[in-house]
Amino acid sequence: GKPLKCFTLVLTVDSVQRRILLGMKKRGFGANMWNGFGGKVDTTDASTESAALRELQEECGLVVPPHDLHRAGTLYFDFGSNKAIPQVFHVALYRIDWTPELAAAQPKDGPRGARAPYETEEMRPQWFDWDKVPFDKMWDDDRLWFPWLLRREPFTAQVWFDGEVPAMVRYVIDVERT
Ligand code: 6U4
Ligand code: NA
Ligand code: NA
Repeated sequence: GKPLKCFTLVLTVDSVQRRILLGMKKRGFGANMWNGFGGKVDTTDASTESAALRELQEECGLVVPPHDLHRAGTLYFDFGSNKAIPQVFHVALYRIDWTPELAAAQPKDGPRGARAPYETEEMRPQWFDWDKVPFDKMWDDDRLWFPWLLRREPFTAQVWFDGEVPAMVRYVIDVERT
């Protein structure tokens, strides 16, 4: 099989106001799409969880304690014959349940003293109502597993893409058995 490459992806969910925090990716892989926050797990990361929290802070300034990071599922992305992406992406997906306490605890270290979440070089964060999630400007697979995320039902999704501009060709999604 293909080599695996490990990534993290963090979605912040506000169940009171029924909204979700996404980021417009400004550069690199998945640029010009709304996405969760995350990135590669580096050899210097102590754990996948700490990698997720590091990327979250780097990309939008959010500082969240480890016990507020909840495992939500696992995603596998296979980019088919695309020569630029020979690995299968193994993405550990996490959910943060947004609360007034978490909001009040955020640092004001953003542009002009802005409180996190704030725009960075990599991402422009924005809250979206659950019924107005911009799936047409997101990865094709996201609309499939968002309901699982919002139901807090752990899942595993395998997604196959093909083409130079990756387009989803097949998927399998099921309850995560741990
Ligand atoms: P650098 O090298 O620092 O710019 P880094 O931030 O480490 O990159 P990045 O942003 O390229 O990594 O990581 C890709 C991000 O995109 C991860 O959070 C996983 C996510 N991702 C990749 N394919 C996806 C897909 N099909 N659907 C989805 N998220 C995907 O929802
Ligand atoms: Na990233
Ligand atoms: Na990174």
